[in-house]
Amino acid sequence: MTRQATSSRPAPERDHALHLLREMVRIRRFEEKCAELYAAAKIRGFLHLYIGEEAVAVGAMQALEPEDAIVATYREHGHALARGISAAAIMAEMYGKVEGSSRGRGGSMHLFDAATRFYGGNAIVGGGLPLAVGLALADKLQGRSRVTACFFGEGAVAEGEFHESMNLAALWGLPVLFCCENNLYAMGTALVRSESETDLCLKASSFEIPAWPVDGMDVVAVEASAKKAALAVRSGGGPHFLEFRTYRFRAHSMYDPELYRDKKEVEEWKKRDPIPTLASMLRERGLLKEEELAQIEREVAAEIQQAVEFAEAGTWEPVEELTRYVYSEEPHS
Ligand SMILES: Cc1ncc(C[n+]2csc(CCOP(=O)(O)OP(=O)(O)O)c2C)c(N)n1
Ligand SMILES: [Mg+2]
Repeated sequence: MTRQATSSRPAPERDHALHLLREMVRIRRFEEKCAELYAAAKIRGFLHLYIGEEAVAVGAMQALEPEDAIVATYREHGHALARGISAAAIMAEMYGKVEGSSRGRGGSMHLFDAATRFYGGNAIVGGGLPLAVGLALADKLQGRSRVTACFFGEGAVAEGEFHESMNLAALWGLPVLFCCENNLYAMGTALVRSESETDLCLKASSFEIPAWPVDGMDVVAVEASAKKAALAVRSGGGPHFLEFRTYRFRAHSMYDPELYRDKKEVEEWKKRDPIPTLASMLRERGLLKEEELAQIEREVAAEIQQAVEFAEAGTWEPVEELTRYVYSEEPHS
């Protein structure tokens, strides 16, 4: 069973639209730089790029308040940038430097920032869902009006944790906004090869969770849906589920011959690239001048250049510190 993704496109206000454009460009250029640095062995370990999916993180983040929480996956650079963690702290983390957002101990897959309530960066498929349910449970028990936004790939629906988390969130009416990023593949496995029911909203509905599909290549549609759902969650409506239909333009991680998908399919999706899509929509409405896009590109390039310099100049953790922060160092009373 399939459903039509909603593509409601209210006209964005000009400054806000330029902000959305800038945020997507920041993520795109940041990750292109990461790919380059990976090839130069400056960044090591795993590296999963979000290129193609930027509209989801950027649009959804507009619906969140500073006191809300975010839980994401190993494909989380875009969410971290859009949430407001600095490009410098993220780049230093990629390099494994002490100045990184997780002191260089997490790397690409484990970005974390208490100040912006960004709870990862989780490498385990589906692992973020129970964390989000726990955060939301704490908020509910303490009577706080907060939303926990949980981003995860469609591959997570094959995990038991997905079903357990959805069930408890619904049963206890917890304020979780489930943001499923359906990019059609879990590594090399297409959704149709692993699921008998590929309608993800129907799965969510089976837990009595309101759910609807969204065009994840359209940042304006993402923002509108995320705002509607977040408002419902915040006002006591219990968990909501959004299925963002999107596509990753790059390989799953840095080593992936991509034998599981047709190049033509990739090219087709690239025609719906969220950045040019928003830029042309704005041009058509007279909201974007060419010089403004060039200006955004220049400013973003400068920001990324500074982030790389910051990471390069960062410090390696002394060997004697390596066993610190593994267990709690606070004395228990
Ligand atoms: C529990 C678990 N099983 C397997 C893996 C290996 N693995 C890493 S990413 C991935 C695919 C996940 O796909 P999806 O959830 O759709 O997210 P996407 O990578 O498409 O963003 C798998 C199977 C893992 N990290 N954790
Ligand atoms: Mg996927």
